[in-house]
Amino acid sequence: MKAEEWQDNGHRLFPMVRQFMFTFAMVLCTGAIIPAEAEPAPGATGKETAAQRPNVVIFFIDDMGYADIEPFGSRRNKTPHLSRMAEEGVRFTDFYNGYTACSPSRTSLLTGCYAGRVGMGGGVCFPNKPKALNPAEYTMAEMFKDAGYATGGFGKWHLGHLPGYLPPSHGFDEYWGIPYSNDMWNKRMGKYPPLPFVHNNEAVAIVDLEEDQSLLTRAFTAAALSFIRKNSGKSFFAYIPYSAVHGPRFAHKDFAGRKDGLRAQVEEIDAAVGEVMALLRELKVDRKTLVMFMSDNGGSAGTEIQPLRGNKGGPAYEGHMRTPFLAWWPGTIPAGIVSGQVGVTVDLLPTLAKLCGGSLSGNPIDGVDISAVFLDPEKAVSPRKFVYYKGEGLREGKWKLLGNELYDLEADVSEKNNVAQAHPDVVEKMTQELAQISRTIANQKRPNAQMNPCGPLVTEESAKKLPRLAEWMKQAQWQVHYDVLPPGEKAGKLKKKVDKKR
Ligand SMILES: [Ca+2]
Repeated sequence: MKAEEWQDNGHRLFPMVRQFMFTFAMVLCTGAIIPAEAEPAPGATGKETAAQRPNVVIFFIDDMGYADIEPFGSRRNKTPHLSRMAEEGVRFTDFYNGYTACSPSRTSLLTGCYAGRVGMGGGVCFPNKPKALNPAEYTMAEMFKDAGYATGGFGKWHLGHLPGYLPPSHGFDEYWGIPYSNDMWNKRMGKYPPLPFVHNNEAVAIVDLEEDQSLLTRAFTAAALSFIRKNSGKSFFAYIPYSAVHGPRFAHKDFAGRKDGLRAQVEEIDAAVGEVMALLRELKVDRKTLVMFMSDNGGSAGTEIQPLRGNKGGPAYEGHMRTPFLAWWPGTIPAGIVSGQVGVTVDLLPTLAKLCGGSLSGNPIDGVDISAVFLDPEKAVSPRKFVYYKGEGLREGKWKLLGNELYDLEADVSEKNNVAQAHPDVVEKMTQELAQISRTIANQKRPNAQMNPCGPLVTEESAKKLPRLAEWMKQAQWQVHYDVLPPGEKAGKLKKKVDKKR
């Protein structure tokens, strides 16, 4: 593994040689300003009563680019399980993250709020800094728990690394994972404390060597599979925020034949998704489980983003915050649909509350119920009027405003032709709307939490008593190999085939 393969500080644009023509079925909204869309829209089609209370699985991938998987046009990664998921479900082409960095984006997904509304805008959480998501916020896991679901989180948390701020304090019955980014790792970045692998509030192992990094996706998946198996007789919510494909990019050895760390990690994620889907089928809960797959922000260095412009590093062109998004719920969500309806991850809290019989806290949020576009993706029109790019830009219908630039996304999804001069009225109107939404969020802002004291969860000294993750997984007899590889392939065979091709 070369050092540059895991560094995450470059921003490379891929040549945008392949133009996709997306079909937009949206209404160009010309009405009055709706500040931050605080009011949930009227409900869905009524089909939700027929398919009652689905289990919910959310895959939330770190820094994956818009086109890193085959259903979104990857040119190099093989993702047969995600292709199957797309064929059996809906591919949403116009879905967005609430922010474009890990902590604020997780905040948006879990609280239904733009990060700025709950004091989590700007930078991410650090293992030596006090900022954390306020436990007073009502998260998606709490909504599910209050609705009677078993709730589990398996992966990277990054919303506060100490007891009182970890997932058990935010509605998760069970949590296995790392408390913040896998690059906040003392082996590569000496300023950080040891990177712990956590069960609920307690460190059980240390992510010490590269081998331990390479086992993270496997560990999260194994824990999620066990949780699903254990809870398949009741309603469950499994949140699976993989730390991949955020650098440093080490994949499991079953995928070591791939050309680079990124491809290996994408294909490992695909296999892991395949295992979860296979388990749902085996347990015969596939028809009562809603599975969603998305990235947490724009793609980082090396990822595929075409045909979009921009990436994680900004500025806020579409590649900055638009995410690949798949939704799958056999028998309820129709199969093989491509939808250009607009959604934002902040919408998932109210949407899932609607679909799963949950309630919201009553605090103002930014999300709206878009369950209709999941249940009837061919006909329903998304009630979402605006996509808000952190105060920097705004999408409304086909128009995208970014500073003084204006793009017609229907004709120009790659944002090559700034048409601001031809449409000064649109620029003026959207500039005012953007300012109004930012003002509303600022006026209604709620505080984050400040952890005090905020020392490390594990010190260099206490880490000496903990096993490495690889040792711990062997000892705990956690499954260390992949059961589900691309159809018809075994690990060794696949590896050989890939090697032979080069
Ligand atoms: Ca991220």
